[in-house]
This record gives sequence, C-alpha cells and structure tokens, in this order.
Amino acid sequence: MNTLQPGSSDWKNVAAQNQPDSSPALDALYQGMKDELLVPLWTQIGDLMPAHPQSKASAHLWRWKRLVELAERSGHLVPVGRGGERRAIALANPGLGGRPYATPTLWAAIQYLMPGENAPEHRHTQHAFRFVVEGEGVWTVVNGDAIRMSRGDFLPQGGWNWHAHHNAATAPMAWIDGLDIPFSYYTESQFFELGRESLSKAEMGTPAFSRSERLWAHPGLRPVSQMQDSATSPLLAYRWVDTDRALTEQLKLEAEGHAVTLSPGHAAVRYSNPTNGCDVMPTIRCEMHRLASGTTTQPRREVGSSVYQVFDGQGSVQVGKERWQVERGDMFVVPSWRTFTAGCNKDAPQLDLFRFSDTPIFEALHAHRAGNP
Ligand code: GTQ
Ligand code: FE2
Repeated sequence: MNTLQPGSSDWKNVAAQNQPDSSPALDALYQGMKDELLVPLWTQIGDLMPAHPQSKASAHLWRWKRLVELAERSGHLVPVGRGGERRAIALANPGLGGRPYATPTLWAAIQYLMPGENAPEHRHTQHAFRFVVEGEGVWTVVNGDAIRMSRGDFLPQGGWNWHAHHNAATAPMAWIDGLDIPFSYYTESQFFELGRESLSKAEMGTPAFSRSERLWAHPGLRPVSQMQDSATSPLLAYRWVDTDRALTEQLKLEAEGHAVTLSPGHAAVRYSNPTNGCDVMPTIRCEMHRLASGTTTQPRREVGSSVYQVFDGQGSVQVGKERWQVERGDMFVVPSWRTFTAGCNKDAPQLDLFRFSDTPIFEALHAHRAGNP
C-alpha cells in the first residue's frame, strides 16, 4: 500500500516505491513502451507533479559592472542594424541549459547604443519594456512617438507596436530590456515583422515628453476621447520623478503613523495601465520597491519568477539559500516558490529595487499562490 500522505516531503520519491523487481518480462514491457513512444506515469510523477514548484532555474546574480563592460566591448566590435536588430545581451540562467532565458518565462538583457547609432524599426507580439538604471541620450520611437529615456524611467511597450531606438547624444548608453520571449517561445505563439529602414525626421526628434505622456500622464485624469480599455498601457513612459515621489510619500506617511507600507520601511509601487488599473502588460508585472535604511522585507515566496535590478543603494538579498551583497545595477533572479528577502544596509540611505515578474500570467489562469513561509 502507498502510505504517502498529502503534503508529505517523501512525495517526490513516490516513483521509487512499490516497484516490482527487475525481470526479463518487466524489461520487455518497458522496451515495448519505449518502442511505441509511451512513458508510464509511475516513473515520472515526482518530477512531473511535485508537491510544489521545483524551479529548474537558479537563483543567480549578474554584476552590472561586468554587464556594462561586455556591452561596451560589443559596442566597439559588433555593428547594430537590420538582421541582428538589437545590440542586446541576454542573461542566461545557469539552470536553463544555456538558453538566453533569465527565468522560464522572462527575457532580461542589457542593450547598448553608441552615439548616433540606430536600432531599426520592427514589431513583435512579445511584450517588452525598457528600464534605465543610468545614463540618457536614447529615444525609443513607438509607433512614431519619440520617447526620451533617462535614469529611473520605465518604458512599457506592449506587443505588436512598431519600435526603433536611436542614440541622439555624444556618449554611449546602456539600459535593460525585459520581454516575455521564453514564454512566447515555449507556447509557440510569437509573430515578428520588420519595419521601415529609417524613420522620418519628425520621428527622429528629441522631445522632452512623448505624445503618450502629454495625453496620459496626468494622475487620475483620463482623456474622455480615450474610453476604450487597452490590454497594454497607452502611457509609454513612467518618469523617475513620479516614482520617487510616490515612494518618498509612502515612507513619510508611515512615519506619520499611517499604515501604507508593506512592512515597516518597505514602500512599493506597481506600474499600472491607466485604462484599467491592471498591470502595464498582460504577461509582465513591473514594480519599484524601496527599503528604508536598515530595514528588511518580510520573507516571501510565490508562484512565478522575477528578475530584479538594483536601482540605488546597497543591501543584501537572499534567494533560497543564496545570499549576496548588491549595489546599483546588479541583477538577480528569484525562481518560482523560492523564498526572497532583501535588506538595506545600515550605512545606506535606502535600497531601491526594480522588479519584473510573470505574475499576471498566473493570476489570469487562477494559478497564483503566494505566502510568507
Ligand atoms: O529593443 O526591440 O532585448 O526586440 C530583445 C528583443 C530588445 C528591442 C531585446 C527586442 C528588443
Ligand atoms: Fe523589439
């Protein structure tokens, strides 16, 4: 009899139990199955149906200094243009077989443009965003709308919109991209199309604010001409001044005795779609977290994977058994159901963490679970 109880930690080893001894008949049975391309559940169930997510992805840290150094060298050695499309270098999680996947669902890359360079126009069904940890000078042009990219800015770019990037400055610029490329790849749901070779002079302009911001970046004020909800955010830049002010006010309100933080000293905002209040994209959730000096987050685990980039400050982060000291630009992965905690060093004024995750996928499928272990 199988004596395993629900929730038993031995569940993973169930396939090894109550098995008949090896015999010529048994070997012939398994060979027969193999020949017919059949696999019995009882030899696989522990791997296929574990008691809780057992991510193949590793908790891993990439140092920003090393990413920038290799991006810079690529800038000098490898041209950007049609075909390769982007000078983007992806984080390849060591648990995912060398594929350019930060997590099973998420792509994370550093992208780099030299002064005067253009990344040509294209569109794809994969949802994307850019986040700028340092520098300025690049404009991304989404459906002909030129959007300035500066430190701390978050730029969502929903699937199937035309986009190109150009560096209008005299210095190179790096930023990070997040996309749902691995999710689209596994689910075989992706489409891609090349765009125009060059943009118009107007589209190559360098306005301080995009048309999308002039229309949408007024908190709580929706243009009445735009009442159709959209699955992706029509606001194409979320500026650092606004994010910073929102986090600063949360911590000030907390100091005044109002319960507005996640835990003491832990402020957070989620980038949201102004047409429906939901995530900026159907597959990717993006947030900025701020930890006050010397404070620590509540340990938390949840279904789905995240990638973090340290925006500012110094701190320590723990992902499962891995623990690292982190600073500006460093990027790390939190695999599904792995316990995560972050703390701001006592001698740092704050720790700001940009986070993106695949949570909206699991929420939409009613497969999301989270808890404080
Ligand atoms: O900038 O359009 O990192 O299409 C990966 C795919 C960036 C982009 C990436 C892309 C882009
Ligand atoms: Fe793209």
